[in-house]
Amino acid sequence: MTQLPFVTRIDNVNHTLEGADNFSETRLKDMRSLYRYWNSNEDDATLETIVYRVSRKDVPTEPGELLQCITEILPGDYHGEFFMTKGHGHKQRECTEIYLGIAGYGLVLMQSENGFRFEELLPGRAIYIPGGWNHRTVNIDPQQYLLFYSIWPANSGYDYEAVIKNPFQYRVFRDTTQGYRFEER
Ligand code: PAN
Ligand code: ZN
Repeated sequence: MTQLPFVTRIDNVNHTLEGADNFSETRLKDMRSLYRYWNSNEDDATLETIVYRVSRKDVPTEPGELLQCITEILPGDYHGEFFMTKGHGHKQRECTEIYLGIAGYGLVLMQSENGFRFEELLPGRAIYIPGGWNHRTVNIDPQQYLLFYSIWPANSGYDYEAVIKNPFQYRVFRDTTQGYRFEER
């Protein structure tokens, strides 16, 4: 199939990618195994809390094509651990990704056999996530949403098991004096 030229636009008002055709919402109940202090008797209202939203522009999942999306992580924490994405690796391990900060203040956690790294995600700052590095984004501003743009090869696939089998070495918690602090897993 031939992909024709098209345009998308970062919508700073609605916090979405204009022109996207795939929208998802991730709630606390979708992240049960991922938070350190998960309470198995959590109340329904808390379980339904939206943690992040993704709007993605789909293209054929063929080599050479690029996927793009906008992620909005809402401000908040669960028992002190900041709102974050699930995190994943890519099935095609050689596939690289770029994150561009649009609004707010976050951290991108990255982990591979070469260790753990993190980078600040700020408006205008682009983070290059090489192939083979699992990645998760954390909103470390307790007052404001975090918005970022991602672009990656359409044939990458997602590997969510990767971060369950091999959890990130550090978690990010709210801290009243420093803003945030790391806790070893
Ligand atoms: C991003 C992420 C997005 C949501 O577009 O998919 O921020 O995070 P999770 O996929 O971990 O839920 C990306 O890295 N795409 O490859
Ligand atoms: Zn990715």
